[in-house]
Amino acid sequence: MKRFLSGIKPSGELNIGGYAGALRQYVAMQQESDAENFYFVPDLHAVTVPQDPKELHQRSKEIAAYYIAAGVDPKKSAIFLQSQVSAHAELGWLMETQAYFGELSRMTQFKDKSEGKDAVSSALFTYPALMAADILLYQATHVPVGEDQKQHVELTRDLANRFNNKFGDVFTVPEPIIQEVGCRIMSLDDPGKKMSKSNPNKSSYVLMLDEPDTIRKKLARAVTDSDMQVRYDWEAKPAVSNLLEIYSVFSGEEIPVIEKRYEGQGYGAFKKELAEAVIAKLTPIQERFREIVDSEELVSILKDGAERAAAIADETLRKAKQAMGFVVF
Ligand code: ATP
Ligand code: LTN
Repeated sequence: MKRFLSGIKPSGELNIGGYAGALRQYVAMQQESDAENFYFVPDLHAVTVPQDPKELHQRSKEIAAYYIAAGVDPKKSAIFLQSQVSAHAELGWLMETQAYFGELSRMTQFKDKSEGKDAVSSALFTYPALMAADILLYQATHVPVGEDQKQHVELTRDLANRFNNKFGDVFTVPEPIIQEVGCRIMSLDDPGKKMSKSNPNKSSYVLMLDEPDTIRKKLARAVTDSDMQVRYDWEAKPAVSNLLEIYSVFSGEEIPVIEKRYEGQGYGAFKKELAEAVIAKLTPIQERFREIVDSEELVSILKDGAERAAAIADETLRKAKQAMGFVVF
């Protein structure tokens, strides 16, 4: 039996990078008939950097609404908020006792997010131990993520093996699932940087809720490479290769098919039609999102998801505590 688990932090507005690398995979994974799916909102992870309480509250609901709007089906998947299943915080602490300072110091996400800041929370540093707990609590076999999370899933594997070797077989060792195309969508103003909400240039990313005209403008302005060919070649043409990946993700077409269509045509038509492919995919997601985000339906999906999740998480936590020697009645 396969178990898929993943989550997107409610720490800012979601951009199409998160959709391409993560969310679209969640929807695809549900097609596997012998699988169980857990898609949660890692709100405890979001507070590793300062969050305005009102915004955190709204964004947490928004991320869950994106899951549903994009096609995660609450009948096939448990959709829940991390903070509503207390086993996450508890196993997170136990995993911190297994993680070494040295290995946490090597996490590139920590280095990137702490660089140049003087008030860095200790939770930002220990965050990968909590992420390991998120995954191990459900005995997940597969974790669909973008490329930037590979290192954290590898650490989770190390911690699971370390724990199992010391205390007996408690945890399943998970594998990351990383798409070949779309696992690392780059910034529209600089193909050397990941598309990210932390970029101060708002034209560097397309948000899931951007209006059609905004999407058209942002993609028209996206940087390209010097010759005028639509060609997939990350070495020589990183900017156009990035746009080709976005095109492929949103149209569902293979990259060679798209390259062929625009052969000898320059960038004009390519960028226009790219924008229309993105708009066509996002419009129904945006509509469903607006219907559900402040609804009672969402509240009941999240309550039901948390109950289903807690039943499994509590059992794993109990096994882990028992194995470590805690008194468990
Ligand atoms: P940001 O960089 O915008 O702060 P993040 O990567 O820290 O975002 P999330 O929003 O929680 O955090 O990311 C959710 C998921 O989306 C993760 O699996 C991540 O790997 C993936 N993801 C985020 N940005 C991209 C991107 N530009 N391309 C592909 N996948 C991405
Ligand atoms: N660290 C991830 C979010 C995250 C996650 C998880 C992803 C927290 N716990 C468990 C997959 C599985 C991020 O920064 N995007």
